[in-house]
Amino acid sequence: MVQVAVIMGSISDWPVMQATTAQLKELGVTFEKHIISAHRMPNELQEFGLTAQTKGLKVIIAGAGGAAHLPGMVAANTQIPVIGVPMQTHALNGLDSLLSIVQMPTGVPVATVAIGKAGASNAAILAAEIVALNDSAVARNLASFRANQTYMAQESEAQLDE
Ligand code: RP5
Repeated sequence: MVQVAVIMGSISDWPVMQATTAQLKELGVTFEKHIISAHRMPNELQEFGLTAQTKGLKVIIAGAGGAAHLPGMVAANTQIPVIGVPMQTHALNGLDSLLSIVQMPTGVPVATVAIGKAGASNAAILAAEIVALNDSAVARNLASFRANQTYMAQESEAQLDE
């Protein structure tokens, strides 16, 4: 059964959301990916949200930019945890996306990560941490990932002399 759904509002979000799918792959989390526009495909959005739980999905990662209503509207239609990734935009540099995603009303949460690629990667790691609560293989992959990250940071000190 697929563990995580990665959805985005537009094909223009894909270069950033590839950081999410790459990180999920590295951590051994199974995923599916879709373009679902909150504004251009409202019926598909509702159908996706209403059927997500019965499909067995554990987490939904939703990337969107500008008037970024996708994560919030998916969260309105499911009780599966939703992680929102704000795209960096040309007009307002992503602050529009961030505020659109993070300022949810009480009762319908969206876990919001940083703007752009850092957020896209962290969304995958956060999703893996949720999946790992009931998946020991993913938990082991996460532990290795963390250990390697620490090792790389420690080793980078040597570059200070270069
Ligand atoms: C949002 O509008 C998408 O998530 C995208 O970030 C933004 C712009 O979409 P395009 O006009 O590039 O398709 O729905």
